[in-house]
Amino acid sequence: MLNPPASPLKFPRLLLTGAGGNLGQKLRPRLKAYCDVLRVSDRLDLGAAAAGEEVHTAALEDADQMMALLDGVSAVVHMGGVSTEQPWAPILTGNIVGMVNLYEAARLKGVKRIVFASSNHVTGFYRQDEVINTSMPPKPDGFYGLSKAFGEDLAQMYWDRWGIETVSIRIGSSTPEPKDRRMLATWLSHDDLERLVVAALTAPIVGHSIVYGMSDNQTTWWDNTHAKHIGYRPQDSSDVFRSAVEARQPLVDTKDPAAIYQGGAFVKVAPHG
Ligand code: 15L
Repeated sequence: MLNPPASPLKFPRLLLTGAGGNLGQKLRPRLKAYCDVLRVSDRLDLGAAAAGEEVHTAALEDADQMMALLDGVSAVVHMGGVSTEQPWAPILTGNIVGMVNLYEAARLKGVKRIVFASSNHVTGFYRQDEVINTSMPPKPDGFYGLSKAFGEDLAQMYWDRWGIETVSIRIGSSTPEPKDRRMLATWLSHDDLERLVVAALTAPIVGHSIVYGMSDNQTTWWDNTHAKHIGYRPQDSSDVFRSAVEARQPLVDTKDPAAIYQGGAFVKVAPHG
């Protein structure tokens, strides 16, 4: 949690979807500093509301529940949906139908800014010896990455047609610390995640912008030049963990697709029915 908060701007009512998920749980206590009321939602029970919170149970695939959820909201941090490679059915429900319901509800309720948790797996089939930028075409590494590419396109369409602004954050690996060699490039500290989400919420004009969610890592595959207007300045780096990571994993198998492609092990998950 950043102290002081990364921005003095306060939203009257901010919605955090997927508040029970991995990163949703991290953001829930952190986002409170940026709003008068934090509305948190998930499909499962989130427990009692903390001070300044409203708790909603809502399933992304339920259009009526999403309409109620977006009512009176100033901006959305959308962390909900499926966040790993899975069979197509839950991905279709959470990340395709769910995105349409979220943006339709935003349009009808007049919500004008969404921060969308996209993923580095939109471009997971670029190689680890390439440095890519946000203007290069997607190369999803599975159904999950494909669904996030759809989410980004949907956000672009809602900007072009309806003037709803989105920052799509292609989140790398947001964990307490990098666990392996790949994460030396993909790591995003939780404090930098907060900085990036807040920058995405508060940048004056974003249209639909795409940014990679990474800390200030020395090894990097991603160039955020086209996202400088968001004003995100990472302040952590995987480098302080480098020697420990390299000691744990001195060699990588350079024939292993997980070591060749940026998506790592995701590129090897078997196709699902
Ligand atoms: C993601 O998109 C996943 O949500 C997360 O679980 C990690 O696997 C991360 O990507 C990653 O690429 O490390």
